Amino acid sequence: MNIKKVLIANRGEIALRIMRTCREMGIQTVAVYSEVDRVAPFVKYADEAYCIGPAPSNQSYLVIDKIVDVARKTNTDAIHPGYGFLSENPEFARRLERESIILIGPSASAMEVMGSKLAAKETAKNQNIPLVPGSEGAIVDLAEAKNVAREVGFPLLIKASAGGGGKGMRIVEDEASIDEQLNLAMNEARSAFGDASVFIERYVKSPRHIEIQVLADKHGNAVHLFERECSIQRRHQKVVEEAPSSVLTDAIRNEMGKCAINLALGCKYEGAGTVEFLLDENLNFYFLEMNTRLQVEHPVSELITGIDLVRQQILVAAGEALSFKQEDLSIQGHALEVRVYAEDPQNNFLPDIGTLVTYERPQGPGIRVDDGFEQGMDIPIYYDPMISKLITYAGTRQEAIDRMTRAIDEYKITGVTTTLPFCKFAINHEAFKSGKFDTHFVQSYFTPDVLDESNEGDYLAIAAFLADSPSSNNQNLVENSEQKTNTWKSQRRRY
Ligand code: MV4
Repeated sequence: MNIKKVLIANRGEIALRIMRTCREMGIQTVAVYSEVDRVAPFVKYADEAYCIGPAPSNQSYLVIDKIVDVARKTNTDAIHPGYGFLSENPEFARRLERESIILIGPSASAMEVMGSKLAAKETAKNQNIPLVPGSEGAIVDLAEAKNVAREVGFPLLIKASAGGGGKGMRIVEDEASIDEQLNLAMNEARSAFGDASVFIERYVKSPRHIEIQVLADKHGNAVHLFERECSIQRRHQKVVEEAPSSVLTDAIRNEMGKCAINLALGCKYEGAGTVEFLLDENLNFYFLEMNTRLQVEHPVSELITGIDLVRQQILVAAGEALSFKQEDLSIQGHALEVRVYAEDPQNNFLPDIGTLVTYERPQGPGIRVDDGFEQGMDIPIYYDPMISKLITYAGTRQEAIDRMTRAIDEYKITGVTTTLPFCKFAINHEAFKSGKFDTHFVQSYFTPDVLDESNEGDYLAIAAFLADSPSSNNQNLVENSEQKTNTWKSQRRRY
């Protein structure tokens, strides 16, 4: 099967990212866009572009009929859904199967199995993949919940089967509150997802979030592209992602990789997917869920393996067998990604949408910026306020951190407040640098005032250096340090 034209059913940085690989492969691209995205770089980059409606995504990027209409009209062979929007929607996958349009992604049935956390756990159990101790299947009543609680102990977690990514989770501290929490969880699940099924797991207190990138073809071959660690999150929003993880040994990495491959084979997975695990303090790992899409943080895996994941997705969708085996893959160097948001870290991360008055990207060795904006553009209120993904690659973790620090300092954004100072704080924190951190990092160490202190920290470090240095360039250094401080301040100002 030959893919000559791909429609990208997405927007922003990921639409552009996908189109770039298509162009390298000699594949024509079709953009679909909402009214507010008319001037976006991904629309200009595409070979053809069609407006599919007003800004709200339920009137544009989420409307299956409109996207299929454009695909038919343009003789599109395949659709890449990116992440978010329709990317994990089995109804969309089924529709494309009926229309004989290739979905660059897994089958509708693989999406369905992994979309149900209970079905996903069942599949994992059948493959002997470790699970957090807890209920087998859905909890039907209070008596059963109490029985499970006696086995797993407190605190425990009630999770919604149709949830995921932290949605529909409740911690239960003691037996006295099970009744109330179970009712709340089931009602919440019913109203949020239309499915009241919940299950119970032992609460892992200080976990790290490790995920394995997998790639599977239509011929029964599957490989893993090692792990990404995404423990530094804020309210289930990832802040820093890296590959490889600073805690995994080769032995654990191989074990997790094998489990991830077996899960992919167990649901007849096709394409790129991600298997999420929790890692506890004793380095035991437990399957959490599988994401059946290309993830935001895929670039760090691309950098350490040298593999273009979008190219592989397209080749697999076209029916080709994977051209490499597990033993052909190895980890080279270290990659870090931070997500730069138009949010104010000193004001509870309130979105700060507006115009990108200045927008100058960092450049130079080992830096990749995946973004979808240009200077002068407005950041629309209708979508996720991510401005860019800033990715650095170097031979070692420390070099990748130093490179990221330089890249953050080179980034010049005015007009909107960004999370760049927050990213700099995170990657330069002792806990991050030493590798001794868990999913509670932000809650444990971040308060808005640390951003003031880190400015002062810069200033004091330079002052200390000056005190010891007889250099004649002192005056320049002082000016530069003040300029730098002013840049930080201006980034925080609203225009
Ligand atoms: C857990 C957990 C502790 N114990 N499950 C959050 C997102 C969803 N994928 C699963 N999540 C968690 N499940 C057990 N049994 C802690 C979390 C969790 C978390 C996991 C990964 C990254 C960040 C997190 C932040 C809070 C809670």
